[in-house]
Amino acid sequence: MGQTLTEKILSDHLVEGDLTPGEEIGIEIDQVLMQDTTGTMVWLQFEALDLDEAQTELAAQYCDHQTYQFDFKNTDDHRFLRSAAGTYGAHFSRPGNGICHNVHKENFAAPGKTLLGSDSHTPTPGGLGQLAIGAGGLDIAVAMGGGAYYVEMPEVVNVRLEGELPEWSSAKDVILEMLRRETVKGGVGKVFEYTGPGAESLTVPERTTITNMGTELGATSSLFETDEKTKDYLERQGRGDEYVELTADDDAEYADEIVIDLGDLEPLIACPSMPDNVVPVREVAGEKVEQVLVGSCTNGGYEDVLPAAKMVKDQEVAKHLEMIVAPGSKQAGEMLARQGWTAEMMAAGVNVSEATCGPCIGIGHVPASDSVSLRTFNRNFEGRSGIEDDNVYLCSPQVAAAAALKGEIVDPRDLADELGLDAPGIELPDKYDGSKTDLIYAEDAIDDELIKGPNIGEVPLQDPLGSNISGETLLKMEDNITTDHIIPATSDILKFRSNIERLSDFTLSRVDETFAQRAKDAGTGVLVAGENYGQGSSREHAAMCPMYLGIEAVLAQSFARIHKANLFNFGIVPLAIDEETYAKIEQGDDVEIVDDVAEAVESGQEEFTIRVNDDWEATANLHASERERRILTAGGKLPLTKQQAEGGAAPADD
Ligand code: MIC
Ligand code: SF4
Repeated sequence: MGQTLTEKILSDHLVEGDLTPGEEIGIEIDQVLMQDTTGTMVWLQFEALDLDEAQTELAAQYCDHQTYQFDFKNTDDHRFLRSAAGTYGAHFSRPGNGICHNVHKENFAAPGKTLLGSDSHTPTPGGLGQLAIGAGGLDIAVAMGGGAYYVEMPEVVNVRLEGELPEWSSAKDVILEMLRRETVKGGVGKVFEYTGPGAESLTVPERTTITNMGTELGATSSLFETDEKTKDYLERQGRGDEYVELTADDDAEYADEIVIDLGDLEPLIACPSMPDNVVPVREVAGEKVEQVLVGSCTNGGYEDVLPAAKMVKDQEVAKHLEMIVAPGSKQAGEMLARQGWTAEMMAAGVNVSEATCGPCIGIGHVPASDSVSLRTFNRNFEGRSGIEDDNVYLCSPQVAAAAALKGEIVDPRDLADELGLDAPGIELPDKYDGSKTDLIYAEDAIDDELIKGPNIGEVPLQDPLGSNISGETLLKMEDNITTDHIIPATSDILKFRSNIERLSDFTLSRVDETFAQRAKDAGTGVLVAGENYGQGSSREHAAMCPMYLGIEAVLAQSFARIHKANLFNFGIVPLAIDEETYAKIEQGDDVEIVDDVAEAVESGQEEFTIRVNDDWEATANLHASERERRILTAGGKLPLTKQQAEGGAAPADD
């Protein structure tokens, strides 16, 4: 039987297990990437593991989220990251050089290689045939130390794209259509492999918009085969020699098939406040808009900003509105500036920002109260923009620019008729010729020891798993709780990412401001949640902080992939409960796991009995591999890996 492209790349990197969907596999990692808000913990853990040098073919550290450095803590984090990259042998991308996914795509993404990144949108270079996966920081530290990465073998789903995109529709509409159909949890445990004539018609930057936002489906990764378009893109980036032809076998067997005819796609928009709340733009036309933002790792590339720039050239953005363009990378920004597009945008009333994630997580350009903000980003979780009760819509650069000109949401096809605009299409430059001044290659490192400012704390550790878990249900939450709920990423909080003691004060504050104090007072406790608990970011802080506050178990109907791995890594037991049990447990209820927990986890027991208020009992299930059970038993992956290293084993889990 033939193989899918995912299976081919995984087979080439397999170090443990076989490719049976649902079973755990161990794979070798060729490249790792870190960004600034997760990277500090990666390096602190790398240090705690006594590792001396990055062992992967390539390691790259980016500074992208907190580039405005509005607090010395941010600048200290960046200095620490530069020193860590220098000390341990990683490339370093200075603040302002761009978003990790954009800069990595431009400089290092390589077809056929594996990439593990401490950011959930790491799958972006799937658009040029790289199998890229997002993970928690500790998993990155271990992989960078030469250990394998363990993940559940995903089901591979074929997304067959037919036809060609009509004018004014874009790659963003492809992924919004996927979200409309499959929802934010439709991709859990899956890799989406895009094939067919429609896939061939898309350029690499369009493909990476789709693979980037595949994360919002909950997918493990998303992948395109490589072809002339991939080769052409790499050549324009000056890396043509890195091209490798990669396709699935003709008789590859996929777990499922989704067919999208690109020709049927009209401009779409995700309404507040979930990326799968997708409707045609025309259905919400007329809604007044006060802010338009073009940028992010989804649509911040040169090829994304250019259509918006072409549309606003010789026009003016509506007077009651602000339009901000933050290019995804300095390469994009520099090229747009050299070609005169930055000046055209400025003349039209656009505020051109530095290359940053910033506003995507509420750092700068926070929307006005009770207003609509239209963004070309990938997430619109409530409150993420920096203000509670926000109204953030997600769309393509074309739809965003149209709204900026009209002052309200408008189908760009209607505006084109009104203003006589030509469809801007997608245009690649002959050569991507931005400077590389802000990339400090490992071989040119300027530091050889770690520089830690006063806000850079210790990695928290916890004791091995005990026999008893019992405590109050400190919080009962609904479905689709995001990591932005668990540890928000806004400016006031992000500066404490390297200081868990301080950061933990904000745990679940977006759900209940009293939570952290109540958890501290109780000393221990459990959390209860509905479906898809922990969707969104890879931030391991969403597990570290609850652990620090004494949370020992999370009882949820289902978990998001990366967050579940992070719970194991920090010794919190993730138990699956059914709908009936979820409905019956109330916040404040006392929950006790009846079994001897340590013994049960170690022995492979799947069904646990929970007793609630000493009154009724229910079953909760632990779906965990042997390796995950060993991690839990040791109190987390750091203590386990340390024990193994002391015993002379490689820094893998096994
Ligand atoms: C996000 O988009 O939510 C982030 C901020 O990039 C996170 C990483 C983080 O929390 O630092 C992600 O996607 O993993
Ligand atoms: Fe940055 Fe937003 Fe992309 Fe996360 S989703 S990496 S915050 S641009």
